[in-house]
Amino acid sequence: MRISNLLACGLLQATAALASTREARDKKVIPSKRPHHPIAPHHPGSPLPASPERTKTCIVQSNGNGTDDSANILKAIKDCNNGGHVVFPKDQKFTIGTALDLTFLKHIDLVKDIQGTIQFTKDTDYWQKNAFYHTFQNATTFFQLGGNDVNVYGGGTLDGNGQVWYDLYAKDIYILRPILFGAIGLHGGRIEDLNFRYSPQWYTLVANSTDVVFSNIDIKGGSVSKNPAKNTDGWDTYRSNNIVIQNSRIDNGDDCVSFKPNSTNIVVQNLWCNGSHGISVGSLGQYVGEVDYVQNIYVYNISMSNASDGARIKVWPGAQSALSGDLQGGGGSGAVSNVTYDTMVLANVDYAIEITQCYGQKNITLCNQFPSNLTISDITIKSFTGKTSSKYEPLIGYLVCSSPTVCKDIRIEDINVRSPKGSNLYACGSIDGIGKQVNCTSGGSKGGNSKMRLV
Ligand SMILES: *[C@@H]1O[C@H](CO)[C@@H](O)[C@H](O)[C@H]1NC(C)=O
Ligand SMILES: *[C@@H]1O[C@H](CO)[C@@H](O)[C@H](O)[C@H]1NC(C)=O
Ligand SMILES: *[C@@H]1O[C@H](CO)[C@@H](O)[C@H](O)[C@H]1NC(C)=O
Ligand SMILES: *[C@@H]1O[C@H](CO)[C@@H](O)[C@H](O)[C@H]1NC(C)=O
Ligand SMILES: *[C@@H]1O[C@H](CO)[C@@H](O)[C@H](O)[C@H]1NC(C)=O
Ligand SMILES: *[C@@H]1O[C@H](CO)[C@@H](O)[C@H](O)[C@H]1NC(C)=O
Ligand SMILES: *[C@@H]1O[C@H](CO)[C@@H](O)[C@H](O)[C@H]1NC(C)=O
Ligand SMILES: *[C@@H]1O[C@H](CO)[C@@H](O)[C@H](O)[C@H]1NC(C)=O
Ligand SMILES: *[C@@H]1O[C@H](CO)[C@@H](O)[C@H](O)[C@H]1NC(C)=O
Ligand SMILES: *[C@@H]1O[C@H](CO)[C@@H](O)[C@H](O)[C@H]1NC(C)=O
Ligand SMILES: CC(=O)N[C@H]1CO[C@H](CO)[C@@H](O)[C@@H]1O
Repeated sequence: MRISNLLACGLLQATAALASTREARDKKVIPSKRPHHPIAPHHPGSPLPASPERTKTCIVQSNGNGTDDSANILKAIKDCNNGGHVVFPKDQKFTIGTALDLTFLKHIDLVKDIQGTIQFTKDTDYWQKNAFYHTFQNATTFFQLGGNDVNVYGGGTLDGNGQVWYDLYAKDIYILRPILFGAIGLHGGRIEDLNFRYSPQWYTLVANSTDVVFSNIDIKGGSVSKNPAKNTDGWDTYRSNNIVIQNSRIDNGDDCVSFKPNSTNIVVQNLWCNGSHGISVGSLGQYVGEVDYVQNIYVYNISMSNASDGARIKVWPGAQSALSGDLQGGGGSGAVSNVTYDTMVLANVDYAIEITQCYGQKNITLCNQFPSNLTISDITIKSFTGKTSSKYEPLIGYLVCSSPTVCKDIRIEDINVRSPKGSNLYACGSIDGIGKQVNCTSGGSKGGNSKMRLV
């Protein structure tokens, strides 16, 4: 950060209260109103903590020439923490070239007004050294936003400048690509009315967080080179409780939403997902000695097109295996329970439903020999309509556990889905009574292993 920037920034902030009052009076910069989309129709259970109205305003000015605006942003946030709004004025473009640790936030609104963009720099060397490292699946984030009672909204765009990362990853799968939005240790927050574009990796990681709502988020991005934008999950939740993801459009190339270890009391509703790997539980049980829970999940009203899966539960078996150089696992324990998928409309989806407890293990005999230490129970999947793709014709689903003793109470009801040729068969294995609920075909491993891929 240049000294002149710091000075400019200091000056700006010294007069911040004054400037903001003046500007507010001049009606030049009026923060967008909090949207407050209701949590509906389903609710995860616990009410969200109250979020008092903010009483001051700090306006961040962009340098306007593509240089790093981080110091200006950090200063405005510090000045307006504990009861203020930080406004990124509309039509301004901001550049972030510094990993910002924003885990100290309290009672603050960050407002990125319409038609403005916050873009992360292309400096892949810097970000690989400085992005926040979260251990779990080697995840890193451009920033970490945490604390208590934080709202982010306004209609603006966060742009991860993903293309350089897609191209770099094609050369070296071991590089660590940052996640666009890191909600890390966030307790009480609403992230609403924003566009997320070109994330290098997953779009959103919600970790160590409670009472957080994402509403009206538009996710889009992709590669223009021959190198695909890989692992671009919409959301991954991890060690988090009482979370809502709703009313959003996701056009991506990996899980639309994924519930990673210790995701509990989560509602996902009213999503349009295109090009994804479905709404996924897992993968779980990847690490020996770790205990993973995914419990009390309600997924409602999803439109799923051009995807590999609709509803998906992926659990590693008891024996360890390596799926690829940067993905191996198996042998972990825990439980998936009380998960409901209710109402999904499918178009061109490879499997309407996929449950596997042999994730990462190509040899089903071996999987059955070493059943998963992570149980699956109390699962309801209901009211699905639409058509699959022809990829696994005549199969429309894959329901293969590692042993009936670790996989029970799976209810599949009211599934009006057909393959392009009109079939409604499932590959089934090691789930008691599943043949009474769906039309199973023998050869329970057919198709199931040709689609192993990164989580
Ligand atoms: C960019 O703009 C800032 C703030 O106006 C200024 O201090 C800085 O010198 C400019 N840098 C370049 C490279 O133009
Ligand atoms: C979450 O909290 C745990 C325990 O305090 C800590 O070890 C971990 O680094 C935190 N972050 C993530 C992403 O899990
Ligand atoms: C991180 O990546 C390295 C190299 O790909 C891999 O060996 C390791 O298992 C990964 N760690 C986690 C926690 O996934
Ligand atoms: C289902 O979600 C769509 C958005 O994908 C929304 O337009 C529609 O109103 C929702 N329907 C119900 C019954 O909530
Ligand atoms: C949906 O995804 C497909 C690729 O899977 C893409 O060709 C299409 O443009 C996407 N549709 C929309 C409306 O974004
Ligand atoms: C999940 O929660 C359980 C129970 O609180 C805990 O024992 C376990 O270590 C947690 N696992 C992870 C991956 O955080
Ligand atoms: C199961 O999850 C639903 C939300 O999906 C919740 O309302 C219900 O209380 C949970 N049941 C139990 C026994 O925890
Ligand atoms: C699915 O992808 C095709 C192109 O592959 C596209 O024409 C179609 O619009 C997509 N469906 C939706 C709902 O976006
Ligand atoms: C699968 O595992 C079984 C049991 O360990 C073993 O006998 C068989 O050779 C394995 N098959 C392949 C193709 O590796
Ligand atoms: C099995 O397929 C037949 C023929 O399409 C259909 O009548 C029946 O309802 C199916 N059973 C289930 C449980 O879906
Ligand atoms: C920790 C644990 O319970 N490990 C068990 C996982 O499952 C395999 C076989 O299914 C057992 O051999 C392990 O002891």
